[in-house]
Amino acid sequence: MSAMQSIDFSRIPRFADLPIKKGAPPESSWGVFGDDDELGCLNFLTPEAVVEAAAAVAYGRAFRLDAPINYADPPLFNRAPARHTIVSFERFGLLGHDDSLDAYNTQEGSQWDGLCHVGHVTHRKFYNGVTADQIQDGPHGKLGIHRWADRLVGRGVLIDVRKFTEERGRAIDPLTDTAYSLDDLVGALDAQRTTLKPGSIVLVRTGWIAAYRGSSAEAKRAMAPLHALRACGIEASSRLVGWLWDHRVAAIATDSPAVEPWPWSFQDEGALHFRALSLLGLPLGEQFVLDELAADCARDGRYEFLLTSAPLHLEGGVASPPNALAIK
Ligand code: UVW
Repeated sequence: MSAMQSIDFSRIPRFADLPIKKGAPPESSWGVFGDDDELGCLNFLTPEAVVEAAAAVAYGRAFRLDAPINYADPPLFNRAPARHTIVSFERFGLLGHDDSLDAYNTQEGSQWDGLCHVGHVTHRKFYNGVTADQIQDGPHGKLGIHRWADRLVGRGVLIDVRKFTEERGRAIDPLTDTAYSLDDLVGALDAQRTTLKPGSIVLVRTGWIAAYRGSSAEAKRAMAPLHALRACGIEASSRLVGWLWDHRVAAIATDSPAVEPWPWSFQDEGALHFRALSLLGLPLGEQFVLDELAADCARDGRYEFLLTSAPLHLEGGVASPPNALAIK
């Protein structure tokens, strides 16, 4: 781990000028933060921005942004549920307990996709040119989630694109593979009178998690397998990631399962997972719980807050529940 650093934003190239490194894939940020960098867009989070974000705390309410473990029953994408057992200490003559959490897939529910989650389909490399054999358990595992253990704090911004489209009579069915466009996101931001600043951690409310939670047990069982799920998301395009990069967005999370609409093709170079994780080093957060936060933002008209997220300190880990709070 290394402490958060100040950054000279004027030296960061525009998206149109990427890549800066010879031989790096088009539209990749490889080399921008150094050849050995493992943090990608989290480099946009600075100590100055944390101090500024703390000033967004106005009345002291915290919103938990991840759902309870095993909220999705069964978990999506054929992932295994976590097995929680309470272990008694009675055999040692003590009235007490431990937990045991077995078969815990860190992506069973709300999650950050770490930068070693997905490598690029064509270039066969992960962010910054990391190869598959460098992804490994332990402290030397490249792009491990432990690199984020003390990094994910800053100015959170909610884009309530669900509310924006609903109010304009354009509500989509979140349980379909419909995409919110970049124009929708920009329109929602304008309507909220919110601006992005360098280092913003962007949360997009699509309406998926509320629709999922409102579904019957039978419908949830039916949508759990990879091939059966249909879910909304945000558009997967060069224009969208260029906009995020040029605004120096540090990470983006939505309340939908894949950020982009699901299904996306693992063979499609244009998929957001490749554009964001592999090419730009931009963390993707999925299945975040944003409804209560959104209601509060609509109430007071303030869509920015201090956001803290302490991923699991799992050396070499691929992903993590966000353990995230938005504090207003
Ligand atoms: C896959 O892309 C398979 O998983 P996730 O959407 O959880 O990142």
